[in-house]
Parts: sequence; C-alpha cells; structure tokens
Amino acid sequence: MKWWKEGVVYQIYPRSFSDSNNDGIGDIRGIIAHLDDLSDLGVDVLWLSPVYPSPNADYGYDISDYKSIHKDYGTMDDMMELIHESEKRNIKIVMDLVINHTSDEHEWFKMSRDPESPYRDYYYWRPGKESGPPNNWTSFFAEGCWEYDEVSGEYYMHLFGAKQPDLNYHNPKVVDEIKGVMKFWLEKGVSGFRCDVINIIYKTSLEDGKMKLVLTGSEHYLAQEGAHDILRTLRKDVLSGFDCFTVGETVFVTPEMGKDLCDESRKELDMIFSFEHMETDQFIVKWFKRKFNPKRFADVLFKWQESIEWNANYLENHDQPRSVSRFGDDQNFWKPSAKMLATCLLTLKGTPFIYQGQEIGMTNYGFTKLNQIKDIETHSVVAFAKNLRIPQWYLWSMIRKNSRDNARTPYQWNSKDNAGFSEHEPWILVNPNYLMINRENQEKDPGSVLSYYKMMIRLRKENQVLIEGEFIPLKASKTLMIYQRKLGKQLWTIVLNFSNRSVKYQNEGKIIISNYGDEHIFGMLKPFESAVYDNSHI
Ligand code: ISL
Ligand code: CA
Repeated sequence: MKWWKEGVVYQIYPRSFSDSNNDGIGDIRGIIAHLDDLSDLGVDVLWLSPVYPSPNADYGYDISDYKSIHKDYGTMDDMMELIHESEKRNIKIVMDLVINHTSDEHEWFKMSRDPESPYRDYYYWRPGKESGPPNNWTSFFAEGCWEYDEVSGEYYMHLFGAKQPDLNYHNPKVVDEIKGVMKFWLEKGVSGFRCDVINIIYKTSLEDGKMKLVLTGSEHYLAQEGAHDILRTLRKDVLSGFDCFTVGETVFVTPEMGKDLCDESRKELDMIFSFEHMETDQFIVKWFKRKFNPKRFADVLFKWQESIEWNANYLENHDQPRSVSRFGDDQNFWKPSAKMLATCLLTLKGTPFIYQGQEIGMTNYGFTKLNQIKDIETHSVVAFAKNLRIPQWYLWSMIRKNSRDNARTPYQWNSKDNAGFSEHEPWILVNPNYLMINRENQEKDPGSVLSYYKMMIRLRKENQVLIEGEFIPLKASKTLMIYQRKLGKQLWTIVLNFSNRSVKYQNEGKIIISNYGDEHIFGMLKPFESAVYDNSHI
C-alpha cells in the first residue's frame, strides 16, 4: 500500500494557522512551532495552501514567483527547516501548485504586456471585437473574464480575478517552466502537490460559449484532451522520478471525467477532489442554498465511492464553510455532530483530508459587515448582487452561510487574546467562540472533538479494513447513512445519524466506537450519533 493511501492529510492555511513573530499574519515558523501538536493528532502529510510571493488579490492563489517564499510567511531557510523538522516526525510536506494562472505581478506577465516580448504567448492576449471583449465567457468570480490593457491595446483572459491572468498551455515553453517549478520543490524535499483547478488549464478554443447561468465558455476548457496530455507529460517527465503524489482540485467533474483523471492506468493524477457532495445543499451555484438533505449527500458520496478506485475525501477546505455549521448542528449538537462528521471522513474509502480547525470543531463566523470580509470571491459576488438588486437581508444570509472567510478565521489555540493565534491584531477577525472552542481546552478533555479525532485516526491506522477494505453502501435516508468496509473475513459497519433526533437501530455486531462513548445505548442512536460495529464472521 502506498504511503499516501495509508496516511491522513492535514491542510494548513498558513496565513491563519499560527503567527510566530506577532505581526498578525500566520507564518512558517508558526507551523514549525506546532509540529508536535500535529504529530500528536496523528497526521502524516501537511498540505500547505500557497506560501509563495503574491500580492494577495486571492491570498496566495495569485502567485508572483513560484520559486520563493512570501516574506509574510518567512524565508526559504524557514521552509527548509519546516521540511526537515517534519521529516523527523515522519510528516511529509505537500505544496499547492497553482498553474492555471499567475499573478499579474509575475515577471512573465509583466513582460508579456509588450506585444514584441517572447513572453507575450505565455498568456492569452487577444484583440477585442467591435463591441468589446474577444468572447462571451464569464469568470468564476461572477464577472467577465477579459481585461483590457491600455499599454498593449489588447485584452488578456482570466478565469478568476482580473489580477489572475490564465497561462497559455498551447505554448510548450509554459509547460517547461512548470516542469521546472515542480522539480525545484521536489528536489527541496516536498512530497507532492495539490493541483489547483487542474482540469481547466487547457483551453481548446477561444470561441464564444453557449450561454449558461454559470461559466459560459466552459465547454472550451473543462476536461479537454489537452489537459490530459499535459498531466501525462508532467507525470512522465517530472513526478515519476520522485516518491510523491498529486491530488487534483477538479471543478465540475463527473465520476466519468474523474476516472479519466485519476485512474491508475491513465498515469495522470493520483487522486482528485470532486465537488458533487459539496453541491448537494445548493441550487446551481453555492450562493443559493437549499436545506441540507442527508440522503442526497449520502447518495452522492456512495456514487463516488463506487465509481472511483481511490478518492480524496474531504468535508472542508479553505474555500468551504465549516462542516459542523453546514452538515451538523453548531448550536444544539455541536460536539456530537462534529464527531459524527469525523467518523464519516475517516471511514470512507480513500485518503482523508482534514482542514485546520475541523479537528476542534471550529464553526462559521456569522459575518454582518462587508469590512469584516477579506475574500475576493465574496466581494465580487456582492458587487454582482448589487446589479441584480438582491435585497440586503438575503444577501447577508448568503454571505454568512457561504463566504470562504468562514474557513479562514484564525486557528483557535487557547482562550488568551486573539485565541492564542498572535499577540497582534490578526489580519482577519477571530471567531468570538474561541473562549469555548479552542485546542487547549480540548487537549485536556478525553471527551472532546479533538480527542475523538485522535481516536478515529488511530483506529484507522490500526485497522487495515478502514484503509484497503472494499466499500459497501447499505442505506442513505433522511436520517441515516450506513455503509460497510470489508477486507477478507473482516466486515465493519459504519452508521451515521445525520438527524437531531434519536433513531432506533439494531446491529448484532460488537460496537467498536461510538461518538457518545459510554453513553451509547444498545438498539438506539442518539442525535448525530455515529457508531462503528464489527460484523465479521470469523
Ligand atoms: O471557492 C469556490 C467556491 O466557493 C470555487 O468556485 C473555487 O473558486 C474553485 O473551487 C477554485 O478554487 C481554487 O482556485 C481559486 C482559488 O480562489 C481557490 O482558493 C482555490 O482553492 C483560484 O486559484
Ligand atoms: Ca507572522
């Protein structure tokens, strides 16, 4: 079994993890200072959201230099120390690879502004049409995706913000540059990459798209053969020479597209993050939420478990609201629902990805004012909503539930000022519930969410059935999600109660773990109870 299949990955959003020099911004030395905590949790791999130089239009997802470290986060020496200190604890480091676009402050882009420059063709520069931009495509951030440049009299394309110009993968020099970037980090000792929006890097044509409610134009760049070719090239020419893995962030994928990206035989990616389970509580776009329906959620997870050989499983990341606020009940059943979600994540087949703070049950923030929000996506949507005359109360209910900043508030270490994240005012607001929800409290409490995460991670490590075992879906209903894992004669049943009510449930097997511990009652599941039973017939 490969190490990245047996391991548990922990995602760090460095800006909000821990601030070592008290300037209000999390940094690499802050991560080093907490490596023992991470090793104690039991995680094997740390994926760092971008730590490269960036003007922070999209907080690091707009890179201006792929081969160095943002001064906010430290130096290359700090990075090397992080790699070595992690290694001592058997922890590997994985970097975020954001190669669909660069920052407009990247040297390549700056040079490309000159039509005569050899860098012109690194990006998509095109003259406009009579009436405006070169085509009718729309961007991920709810605006157009062409920006006019006075200097050169042409437009450039950006599928995200205007400060994030898309690279042109028709140009072999771009592919060579990216190979160089990957080699650079692998040679420094990193163990792989999380590849940002990797299934949209290749634009087959720039013709007008079919008009759609979202992402007009996507048929020209979603999962194109060109992207598959590039992934195979990167694998063959770079990745295959190192002991590493890749996980692709792949937007709008179906299981069929997913297979083409990560099936072993394809030699492209090792795993992908799919989005479908995260879309079960929305209509068309995430801003229009519908009531969370556990059956819909479980059906989607079952479908992916059955169609993809090895999934990258996640319930949270830096783009998503907090899972306990979304799929659980952060008011009345905060603790059991946070633990139940841990059971789910750590017993599905595939590599589990825990997002910082998830292991202590951090919740959404409850934003009320625009000046509390840092994220470009929320600001773009607010601007867009103005044109649509969406009423303020509705807009704010959308923002509170969906803003990506829900996941980006500082990590809650203890009950000291600023949750122990920094002695300086943090770059983004701390969730006031840190007095109740913080790591230090939970460290001492065997019944805490944190202690439960540690137990579940250990259970997974000690029982191969949770890693290699076949996945067998049993039931998806409004209240219950039930599935089994089977390896040889071993058969485990996992039961998750997604409701705030007690439910009758009989299982003949021996109980292995319940998130209610000693309070578990035979024949019954309490609100948000999860239980793992041993049904092996040996
Ligand atoms: O964040 C989203 C939904 O809330 C997505 O639409 C998101 O933009 C998409 O999943 C791509 O995300 C990745 O690339 C973006 C960056 O802003 C995100 O943080 C990153 O995870 C552009 O690099
Ligand atoms: Ca700092």
